[in-house]
Amino acid sequence: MPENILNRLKDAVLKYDVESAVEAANEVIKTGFDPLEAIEQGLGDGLRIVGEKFEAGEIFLPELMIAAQAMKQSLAILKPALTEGTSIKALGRVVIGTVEGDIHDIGKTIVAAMLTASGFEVYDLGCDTPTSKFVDTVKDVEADIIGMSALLTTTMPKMTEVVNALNKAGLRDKVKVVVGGAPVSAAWAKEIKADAYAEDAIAAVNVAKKLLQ
Ligand code: B1M
Repeated sequence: MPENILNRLKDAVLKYDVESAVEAANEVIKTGFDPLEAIEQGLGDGLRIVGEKFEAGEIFLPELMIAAQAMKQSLAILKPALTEGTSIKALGRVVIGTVEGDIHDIGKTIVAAMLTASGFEVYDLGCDTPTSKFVDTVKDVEADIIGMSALLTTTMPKMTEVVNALNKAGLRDKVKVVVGGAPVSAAWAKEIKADAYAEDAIAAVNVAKKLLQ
């Protein structure tokens, strides 16, 4: 059964079949299957393969967009199950967003949901987030952590811009900076003087907890 549902989620994304993806996601909820496993190993695996096909020139943007829709609509169904049972005791405040110029928000949304589920108070700024919006929100909510996501190599420098803007606003020593996203690495985090890099949503939660100890 678990294999079956994971395959159905993966196949739905691979076949650009939004309806089947939504159907399988509803079944995950109905059967009490682990929503994170469904996202990471079902939908996520499908989307990774679609990404490789796109890179190889085997498929084009319209297919990529439909596959992303299948993932997003299923994610909307699975997300509440990720955050269920969250207690109000906030471990800390996290401002999170995808950097300016970058509209990839699926991974960031998963990270935000996992942080919420783990007891953090999360302010999700969405995607294509201007640097000033990051800085203003960090200031307004007195954030403990700022999380930035980038999926494009061309938008990674926006992370540096945000770090510089935090410095300029006198906020850098008040907030920990965590970065992530497929092209981002620990070496990049070090280069831009971020406090940490997180590879995935689970790592992001562990890193956030560790930084606030
Ligand atoms: Co685009 N795209 N895309 N895309 N897309 C990539 C990123 C790409 C690698 C595809 C490829 O060529 N193989 C490539 C980037 C190449 C590069 O720069 N190196 C690419 C490109 C080129 C583009 C366009 C430029 C295409 C075009 O227009 N010609 C365009 C960019 C538009 C823009 O942003 N300005 C574009 C558009 C799109 C869609 C809109 C169609 C869609 C996004 C829909 C959406 O997000 N709402 C899309 C998609 C779906 C992808 C791929 C296939 C999948 C991304 C994804 O959602 N993965 C992607 C290929 C790939 O990544 N292999 C690709 C699933 C998600 C769960 O994983 O986002 O990695 P991920 O998140 C993970 C971790 O990275 C980590 O945790 C998450 C959960 O495990 N993580 C963090 C992420 N953020 C974190 C933050 C943290 C910590 C961890 O702390 C704060």
